[in-house]
Amino acid sequence: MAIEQTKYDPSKHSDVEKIKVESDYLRGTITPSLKNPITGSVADDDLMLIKFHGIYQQDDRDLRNERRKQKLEPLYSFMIRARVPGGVASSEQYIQMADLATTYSSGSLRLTTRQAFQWHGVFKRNLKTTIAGINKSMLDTIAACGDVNRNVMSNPLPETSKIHAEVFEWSKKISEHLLPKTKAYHEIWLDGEKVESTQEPIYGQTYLPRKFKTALAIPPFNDVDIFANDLGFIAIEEKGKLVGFNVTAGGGMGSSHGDDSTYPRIADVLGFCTLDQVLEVAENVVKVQRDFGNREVRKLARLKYTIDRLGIDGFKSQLHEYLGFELAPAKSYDFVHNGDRYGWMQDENGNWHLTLYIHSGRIVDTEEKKLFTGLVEIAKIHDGEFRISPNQNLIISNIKPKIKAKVEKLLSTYQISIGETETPTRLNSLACVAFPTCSLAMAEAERYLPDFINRLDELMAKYSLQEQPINVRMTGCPNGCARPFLGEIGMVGKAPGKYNLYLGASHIGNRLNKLYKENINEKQILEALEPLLKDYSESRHENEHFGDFVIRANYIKAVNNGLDFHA
Ligand code: SRM
Ligand code: SF4
Repeated sequence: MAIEQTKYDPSKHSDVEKIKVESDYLRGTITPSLKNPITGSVADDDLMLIKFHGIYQQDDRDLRNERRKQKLEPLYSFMIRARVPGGVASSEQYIQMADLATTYSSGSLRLTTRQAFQWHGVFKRNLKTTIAGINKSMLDTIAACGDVNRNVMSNPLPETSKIHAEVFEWSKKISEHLLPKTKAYHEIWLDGEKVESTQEPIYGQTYLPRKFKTALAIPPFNDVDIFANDLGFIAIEEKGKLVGFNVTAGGGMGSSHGDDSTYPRIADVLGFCTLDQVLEVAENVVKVQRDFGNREVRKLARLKYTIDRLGIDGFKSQLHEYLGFELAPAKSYDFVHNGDRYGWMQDENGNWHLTLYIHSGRIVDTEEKKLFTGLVEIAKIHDGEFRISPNQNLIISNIKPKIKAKVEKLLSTYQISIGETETPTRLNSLACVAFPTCSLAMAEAERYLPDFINRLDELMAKYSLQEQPINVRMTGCPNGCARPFLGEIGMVGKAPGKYNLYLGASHIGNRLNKLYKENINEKQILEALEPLLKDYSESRHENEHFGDFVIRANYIKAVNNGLDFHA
């Protein structure tokens, strides 16, 4: 019965399913679309298919009205996202990514909340060359987007745990195991030989009903926000050895304003698996979602809704049937926070790791600091890695002691601060891209967050809270790309200058926040926060985080389950 559900049924399934089925395993008409000189865009059906190849068509929303007035088509360009399991790139790869940004995109590199590089503003005529350039550096963009398993995240910092290298290897293995097998990518972008349509052993012709995301975390750090992922693996260490993982499933952030059938959800912990079971577990969670996910209504198609529809026990028994064995009971673990640790750290081999605060992951030169140029100069003398954190920051990793002073000199030459001058609130803040490139943005995020944090910092200083790390997350819409529903203060765009304000998430990323005030502007947001911050300053318990305090002080109810989010 399960497999029957994956068969395309035109009477029931959404149009996207039809596009996938008719695409000849993701080929569609992408090649002719790229060659069409009449327009800067690709054909309608290809808009969906190019996502599987790591590409989104966009247009500059700042220019949209002006172009319309001039009767010009929107200024189409493309955003490309690389697949970078665990966020790790060598210095050489970093230089190549930066070169491509200078030559073919808007001149900036964007680090994402899922440890990937993004290029914005690539014109159609440069798409193939840019993708070929990414491949030449031994990275790729396969399955960076689309209805498949996407970039697999893992803790980025090697010096924090002995088992880090092993867990990072697992992120690569899972990513490879769940990659689509179609040769379309090689044919279209790398001029590979045309081969007969390849079967997709895991996905089948219709791939997954929706995007699918996987992360691995090594306690006590939850910087990957494991509970926001469809599938998660929490590393379990015994006597200094990695013995397996607790498996989580059903996390997700996306929702739509005013539609209570959609909601963010924290993943459930399903049980424990040993190392030899990891790939089987990953594959079969994907297969259960493939067969039971909703293919009629895309906004209800993520695994979180499949699990709530089947019930957690129903889902688990289906998974166990697919696996042919049961997961063992989950083992105990503890998380302390979901942010990054900034600055210099030395590992037991004497090498240094430097975590830099990068505002919203945007690597660009400005009047004040030459971040883009400075990082390339550092990459030229450093033969370690550049690691992207899940909080859009950058870790220059495995710096040899003998070049540490040179790196410091370059940081100072290019005015790159390591975050020591930023307040804890800014260091714990995230914003999604939003305007001008995101077609779904309703309000600003990346471009507005710095100003908002200035105001919030003033308010916090007024109540002597300047040393308190409150985790603030802002997005331009409720899709949740900066995981705003896990922010102790979450701001989600409703309209230009207007946000919904959410409060009450935990500082460790295992409890959602809840709507506190709707559709309010900056002044109203600060007015709403001021009495709470005052109270927090006066009556918080020792080490009590703001997200926990607003619940204890009865400002907002705790959300224990996605289904309570709107209650
Ligand atoms: Fe996202 C769609 C940017 C992480 C949930 N996301 C988009 C698009 C592609 C808009 C679109 O579909 O046209 C955005 C492109 C903006 C641009 O100009 O770059 C976009 N998402 C991003 C990034 C770049 C935000 C960032 O500031 O870093 C992140 C890229 C991650 C990556 O490297 O793969 C990004 N997106 C996320 C996350 C966070 C995460 O995964 O940890 C989420 C919430 C978790 C989740 O998936 O539930 C997220 N993005 C969405 C959704 C809502 C999905 C849903 O279930 O409803 C959409 C819209 C959609 O899929 O229809 C979306
Ligand atoms: Fe765009 Fe919304 Fe994602 Fe922000 S949260 S990048 S506005 S889709």
